[in-house]
Amino acid sequence: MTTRLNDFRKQLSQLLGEQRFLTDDRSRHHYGRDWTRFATPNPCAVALPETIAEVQAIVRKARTAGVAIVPSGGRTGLSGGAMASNGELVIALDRMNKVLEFNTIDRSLRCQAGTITKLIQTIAVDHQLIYPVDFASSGSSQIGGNIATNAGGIQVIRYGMTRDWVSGLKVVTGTGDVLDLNRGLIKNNTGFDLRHLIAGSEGTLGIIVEATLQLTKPPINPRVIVLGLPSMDAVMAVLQAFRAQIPLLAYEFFSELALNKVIEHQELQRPFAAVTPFYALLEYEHLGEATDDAIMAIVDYCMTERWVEDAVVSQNESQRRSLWRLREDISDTIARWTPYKNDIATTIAQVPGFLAQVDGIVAARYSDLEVIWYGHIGDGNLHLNILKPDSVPVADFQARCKAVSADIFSVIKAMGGSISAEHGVGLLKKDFLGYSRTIEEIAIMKGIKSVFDPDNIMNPGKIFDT
Ligand code: 2HG
Ligand code: ZN
Repeated sequence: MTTRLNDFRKQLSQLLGEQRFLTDDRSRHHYGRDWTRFATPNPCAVALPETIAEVQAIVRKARTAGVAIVPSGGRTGLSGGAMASNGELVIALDRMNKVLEFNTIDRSLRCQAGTITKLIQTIAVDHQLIYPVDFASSGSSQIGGNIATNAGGIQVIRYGMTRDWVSGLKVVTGTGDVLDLNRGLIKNNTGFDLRHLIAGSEGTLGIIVEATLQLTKPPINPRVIVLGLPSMDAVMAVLQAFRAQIPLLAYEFFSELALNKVIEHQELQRPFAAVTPFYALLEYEHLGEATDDAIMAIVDYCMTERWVEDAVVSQNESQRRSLWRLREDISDTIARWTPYKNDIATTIAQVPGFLAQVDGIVAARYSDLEVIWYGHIGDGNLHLNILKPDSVPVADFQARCKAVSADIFSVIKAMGGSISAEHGVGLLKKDFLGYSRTIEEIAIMKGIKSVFDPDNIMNPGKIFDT
């Protein structure tokens, strides 16, 4: 180890004490990786600051010592954005996990970046409000990570993405300065909105240390309906039929193979007896008999058109939750097969053509592999997971899937779609960024990074190489 790195470690150890500056193998392994499993964690150490001033001091010392930093939240990411494989210092926000203020007039909540998403959701509910960005990992993900990746989730069709709920952000940049961005304002047209540059920047511009979030009224009597569909074409036809009549809180889809795995591994029941190639899960507000009548009429119409073969509606909260698990448990269930993940999107109007083309590629190139289709199809977002056979080494599997991804991404490029709808670019999609962003855009992004982070110490090598 060089003297400079040794001095740096000594300084941080003095600043944070033994409990908050960790160098043992177990901690480095634990904090040095996210939910991806394709790179080996190898950070030089892990720092657990408790205040903004400590984050600033750590960043300044890292800058002087020339040590790169990987900001770390709940590490539930799926693109390798929080991987520390090259001797970086991990700054984990776990101890900055307090809710600092609740404002009933503004319907807002201010908290430290390490606050767990579920806690924010629970506090909002205690005040008859909701924080409406929700996803399966909300019990362990942290709000700072949600913002850094602009997390989406299961109700984007109604409530939008994380950035839509962030009204204030405090960020420590790569120079150790603190930016206090937008300060909870609803209206603020005073030049560039830097808050929106930080949302989705995956830790490459700075470390989010505090956030102000907007809350809203909860939906009235949400109900779930699961429909059995004969074909992929029916998925979009049914979406159109429902959207034309009632506002939707969610529109998700999944394939029979996805359902099969979830039922087998999570001990859940099939929604109904019929086995169909695809299923749609819709959520809507139940406003009384008029809603029942409208739903019945749409389902009847869809059945007459042969887009729907069977249907079940939740009759109470526990049924609603069980039906949601059929969709929400997919990602966790299939993790045991080290899946290769595609998280891709087009505009909603393009989805039918897009699904058909992707289906063609998948059928031709993955005929020997298990392919799991699901996603937030009401947002134009498809999660296509390819399962690794036990007999194939991870590296060989990754290489094969990467080659197929290039074909899928060519379709996306031609359609002006996105190679990463919600999980972010991280390491996993870095080589493919050019399929969704132009050379000019990438050059501007690099220029912006160099202003926030002149020495390239903030999560270097993620999104793009500088
Ligand atoms: C979901 O929608 C998550 O369940 C995870 O975004 C998707 O694991 C995936 O591919
Ligand atoms: Zn998703």
